[in-house]
Amino acid sequence: PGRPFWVGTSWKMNGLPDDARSYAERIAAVDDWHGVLPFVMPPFTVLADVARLLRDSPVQVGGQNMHWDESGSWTGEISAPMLRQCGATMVELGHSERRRHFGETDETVNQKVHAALRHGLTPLVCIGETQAERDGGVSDLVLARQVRLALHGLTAAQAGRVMFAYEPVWAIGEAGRPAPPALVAQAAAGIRQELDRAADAPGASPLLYGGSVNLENAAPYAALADIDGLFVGRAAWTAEGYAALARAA
Ligand code: G2H
Repeated sequence: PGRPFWVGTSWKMNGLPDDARSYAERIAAVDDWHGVLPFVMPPFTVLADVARLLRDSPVQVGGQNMHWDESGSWTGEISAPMLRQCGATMVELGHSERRRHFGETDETVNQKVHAALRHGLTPLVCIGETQAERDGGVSDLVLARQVRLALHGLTAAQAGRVMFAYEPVWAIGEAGRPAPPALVAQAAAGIRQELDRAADAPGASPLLYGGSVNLENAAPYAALADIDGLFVGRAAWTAEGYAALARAA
């Protein structure tokens, strides 16, 4: 849409080695992204492979989570230096599936944001209200609080390097239904205000939209003034699906 525009995907818990490699090879072969800034977030087990195959392409690679510490007695966890050394340049933090099922909180997200920036990873922080919060009329308060807590303790320059994805919890995954673009526009305007208050330059922090985005509904989200990109799950779990969405944006 005539401005830097991100189109990224998280594979969530999908991607066995053979499938992951063939996906990466296919998108490595895309020779023109038409100005879109592409990124993929595969599972840890294939991240290094995917990053190697995409090394000479504009596609950035990110982890779907990480720990805030650099190393130590944290069984089952992955650190920022580990992600970096596997070739990741980004990391997704605070997805609602992690908040809901794995105890992620605004406080741990904040610690992870600090760690990511310390180690040269771009954090992509997911925020979003639940259905109950929307019904209760507190969505804007919830979103503003999530932004403020994620950015707590950062300088304005650091805050401007944090990416956000607005993902209404009720619009995500198998049970989700797409959010009306007008609702996204209204929520995004509030989030943008909060981001601009924290960062050193207006519009510094990219704000993406995610939640049941597909080829049919992508255009109206991409056209929204405060939305700088799309973050896609299911519809981009094939290389063709992902490439088609990047073209459509
Ligand atoms: C929301 C999205 C990925 P899906 O989590 O960011 O997934 O497009 O499958 O709703």
